[in-house]
Amino acid sequence: MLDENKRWFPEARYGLFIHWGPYAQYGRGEQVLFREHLDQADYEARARSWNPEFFDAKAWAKVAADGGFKYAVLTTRHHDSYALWDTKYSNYNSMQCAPKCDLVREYVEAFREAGLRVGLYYSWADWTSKAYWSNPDDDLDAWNKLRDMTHNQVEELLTNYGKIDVFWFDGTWPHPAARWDSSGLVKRMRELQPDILINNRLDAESPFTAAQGAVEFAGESKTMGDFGTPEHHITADNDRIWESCQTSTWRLWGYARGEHWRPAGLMLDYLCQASSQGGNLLLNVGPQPDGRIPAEFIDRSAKIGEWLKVHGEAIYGTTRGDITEFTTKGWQTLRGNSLYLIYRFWHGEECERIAELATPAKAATLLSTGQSLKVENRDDAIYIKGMPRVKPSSLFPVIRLDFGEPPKAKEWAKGRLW
Ligand code: H57
Repeated sequence: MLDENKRWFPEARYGLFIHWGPYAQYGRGEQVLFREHLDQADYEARARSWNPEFFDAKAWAKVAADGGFKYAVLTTRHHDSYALWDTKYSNYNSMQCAPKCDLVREYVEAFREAGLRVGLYYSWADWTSKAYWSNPDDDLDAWNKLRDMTHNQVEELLTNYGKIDVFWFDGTWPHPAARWDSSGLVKRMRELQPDILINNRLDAESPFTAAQGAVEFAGESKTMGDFGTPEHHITADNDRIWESCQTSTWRLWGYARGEHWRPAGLMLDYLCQASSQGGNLLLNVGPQPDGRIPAEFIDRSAKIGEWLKVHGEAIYGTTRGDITEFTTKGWQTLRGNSLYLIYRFWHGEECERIAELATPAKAATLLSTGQSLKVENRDDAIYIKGMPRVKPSSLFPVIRLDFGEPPKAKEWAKGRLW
């Protein structure tokens, strides 16, 4: 059973992931340094002079609030090791470089002010460190220094910025939990922030001792952390709460000039799929090097936000609901005595038939227009009648079916794949 103080997280369903740092200047994603084998000194010089002149955390927070996001996660330090806050454990940070300000502080304050929960992303991987790229056994002192610096930075983030709701680790690879002492750090984090939710990227299989596979590369631990983090895919984890992270462009997380943008309908599809299968969606945006959120994202996110204003009860606070053959037409979620049918495809039929439920329905409401629809329970099925021929919402129409008790699938229908 999930702690009371962590329950807000699965109820929130929809978070905004923000990948931002000096790499945005290149417009080729967050890993340009590594992928393009750039010269470290050149990259660092350009990072130190990076000055996002239009950065406005309040404007970001407004985009997030208008988009219907309930929480956000900002990359405080990605693999390149540039810190977006005033850290005393390295001088490669936004306070001592060109911005001369604590970007994390501005973000935390603005998002809290806008009513969102705040999360921080932090990369174990530190590409500037020789120790990171080496076998720790070759120079244990250097390794211990790197590990301590990591712990110190995380503690700093959890000490100086008030209540932090989510902590999102990434990039353990190629060093395993024992090297990073992730369990020690997690223990300390819970002392500092008893209510915090910590993701599960806390371990890795070391290439120095064994071959590594895809799961190990992401560093997902089955035993530590509060929630699972499928990346680039939506896969239900039935053992714990989970959050799928997806880009809003087709591939990269950091700002990518000219990248193709996923349509609003597809991003909404991810949100509905995650909700329908009992998980969250953490949808990413990579702000521009000048600090502004790309207009393409604002446009799409606002459309989803408009949809959520009308249909949000089918998403927020719902639980896994894929219990009938409706899965061929769309997504389903549950809340108390209601089942939500979220239509990906609107066939223009006047009538919907649901045969797999053992519970008779009492009422049906088309959320998109607010109108009640007629419900009949007969011939061992539920019939919803009087549906409009023309799709009643530019994104997915939703029908709420109300019952006298939580609806259950018939025995023969349980666990069946449609
Ligand atoms: O931040 C986004 C996403 C949320 N996770 C990152 C991506 O950039 C991908 C996972 N990062 C994997 C990783 C782990 C260590 C380093 C990268 C090859 C050899 C060393 C590295 C890459 Fe590095």
